Amino acid sequence: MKIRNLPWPIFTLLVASATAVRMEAGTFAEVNWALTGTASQSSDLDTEHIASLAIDGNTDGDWSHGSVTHTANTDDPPVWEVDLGQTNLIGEVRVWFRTDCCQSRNDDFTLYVLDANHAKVLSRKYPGRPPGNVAYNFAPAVVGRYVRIEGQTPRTTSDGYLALAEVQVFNPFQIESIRITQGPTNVAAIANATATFGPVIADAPGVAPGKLTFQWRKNGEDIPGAIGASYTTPPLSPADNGAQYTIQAMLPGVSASATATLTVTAAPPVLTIQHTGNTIQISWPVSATGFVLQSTESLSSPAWAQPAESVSIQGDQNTVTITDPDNTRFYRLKL
Ligand SMILES: [Ca+2]
Repeated sequence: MKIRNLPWPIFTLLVASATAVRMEAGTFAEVNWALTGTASQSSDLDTEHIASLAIDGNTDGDWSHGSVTHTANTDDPPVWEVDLGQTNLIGEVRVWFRTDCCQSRNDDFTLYVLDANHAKVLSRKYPGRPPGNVAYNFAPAVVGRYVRIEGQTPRTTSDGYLALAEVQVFNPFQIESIRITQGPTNVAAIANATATFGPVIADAPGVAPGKLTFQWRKNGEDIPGAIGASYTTPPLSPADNGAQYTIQAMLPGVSASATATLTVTAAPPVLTIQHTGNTIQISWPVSATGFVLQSTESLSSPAWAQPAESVSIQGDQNTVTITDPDNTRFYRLKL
């Protein structure tokens, strides 16, 4: 009996699935879970600018338009939170700030997603001052019930108030695809310089451009704040040699990535020349292994060759001493 009954349920499932795919192609139903949630904040400035104004469906950040929350500045950190009412798959959180004033209050804010037991399952700290709104896509989607925004702690630039225009919590996309059409290329740089990867180009057919976000990673770890189409490193050290930089292009619940490699070579050594009477001392760091001193008497028709004088080590320097030079000479280090 079981075998005979099987084809019907399977057939039904296939039809339902195919129908769902056709319906969702290009007309994906986006749900903002926050709109049906319950908001709270660590304190209220007054009875008007209450926590629920950040889930009223209005992203307008102008204080005078009446859709912005406001805590007192008594909390460290100030906290705003929405209870989605049940555990959901979260594909994107987008935070909208007050826009008419006081941007320093948004500095270094942290986004948390918490599970049904109020345990933190995800955190994203924004380094520095964010723009008017910040979107975080998660791929894979994050499972959580609460979404929390915390203000800067300890206070350095903020005066301790927290004001939010809106916090949106979206479901993950189901079928949309994303591809990176121009990925980052490998970069070679010298120590103490910076390196730039990108800009990359990603393509998500049928999806509004604003939905696409980027996150750069170094050796698999997210780089905080590196969310642009290109990324410039801080000054490099030799330890960065061989590091893998990955761009993750993300939609809610969907991502694609591409990786490039950084090659860092030590900064070229510098020749130091000291003139004392008829003696010239040329030195360069012992650490510059592989470099050989060469000289020539002419730059217009150079004949670079190792000088006859021997190299001695003084401290951390290779040194060549020339006494009574009889003509002009040029020196260089050759790798
Ligand atoms: Ca609002």
